[in-house]
Amino acid sequence: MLTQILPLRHVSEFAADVRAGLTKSGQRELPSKYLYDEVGSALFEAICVLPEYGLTRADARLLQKHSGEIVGRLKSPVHVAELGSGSGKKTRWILESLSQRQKTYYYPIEISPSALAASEKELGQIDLVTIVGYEQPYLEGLRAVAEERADADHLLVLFLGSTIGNFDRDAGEEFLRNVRAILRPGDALLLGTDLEKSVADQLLAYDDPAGVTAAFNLNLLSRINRELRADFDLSCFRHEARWNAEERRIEMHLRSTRRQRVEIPAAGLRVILAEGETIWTESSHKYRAGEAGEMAARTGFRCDGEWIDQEWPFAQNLLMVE
Ligand code: AVI
Repeated sequence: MLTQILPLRHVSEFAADVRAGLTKSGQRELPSKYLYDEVGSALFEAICVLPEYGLTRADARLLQKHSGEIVGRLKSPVHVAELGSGSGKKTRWILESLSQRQKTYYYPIEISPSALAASEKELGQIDLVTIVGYEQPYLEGLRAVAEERADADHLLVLFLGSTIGNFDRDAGEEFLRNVRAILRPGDALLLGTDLEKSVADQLLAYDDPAGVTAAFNLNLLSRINRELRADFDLSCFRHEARWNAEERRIEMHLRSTRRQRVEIPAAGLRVILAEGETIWTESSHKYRAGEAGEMAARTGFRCDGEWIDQEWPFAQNLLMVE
């Protein structure tokens, strides 16, 4: 386990993050947000339709079944801001329910311009819905949406797909607190949380037999090769999904199958990985029924309702600002 940091005048944010993560003492890591380049995003879309990964279908089923009731609990007029433009398919149920009672604005907030364009294409045809995309990080975009709205308008913020689970628990609550600080009484947050299930099912969801999740994870090394001129040999890494029972999360790692040296010129880095050493690339925290309500109470919301899918334990939680 040896690392050499070479002098470098200017590095991109990606290069700086790769450098910081791979030179960490103890467990090396790479931030999960970098899994989503164009290839990674396409692989994630494929994960969402895998039979072993029931999360996305459960999320969509709940919205299909309960959108009418969820929307019925909101104050009028209400417009929708979504953190991550997500799959338009899920959002459609909410927008269709809302557009039956009022003209609705939909603000997808997303740093990827292609994802924004895709959601505009998917949702652009719903009557009485106007889409205004914000190409910004979540909190910046939400702040802009909240500041620009009329005094009488309320906001429903969507944070679906259990993306909250990719934050560490403390950071997730801090994020909810920040969202709350941008909102005002009468606004709401619809938060999706994936619930704990059997360890075997959870491991299969993150290590599918077709190897799609493995490709998604390994693509992070390909991305570093492409963008930072690195020479990771992907055949010497193996995807690994682990259940961390104490933290109640799935962790994705990339295990080096032999001692190897990797050069990452654009990050000014030469790394020697030991045989069996891993790079930690993502955490997906899992929750218990009722847990989102507890998080809500700690972060300034009140949980008004929780809907749970029976086929794949997953919850939609409607958190109100009072
Ligand atoms: C986006 N996020 C909620 C997914 C998850 O389940 O944590 C990302 C993912 N990673 C591997 N499979 C799916």
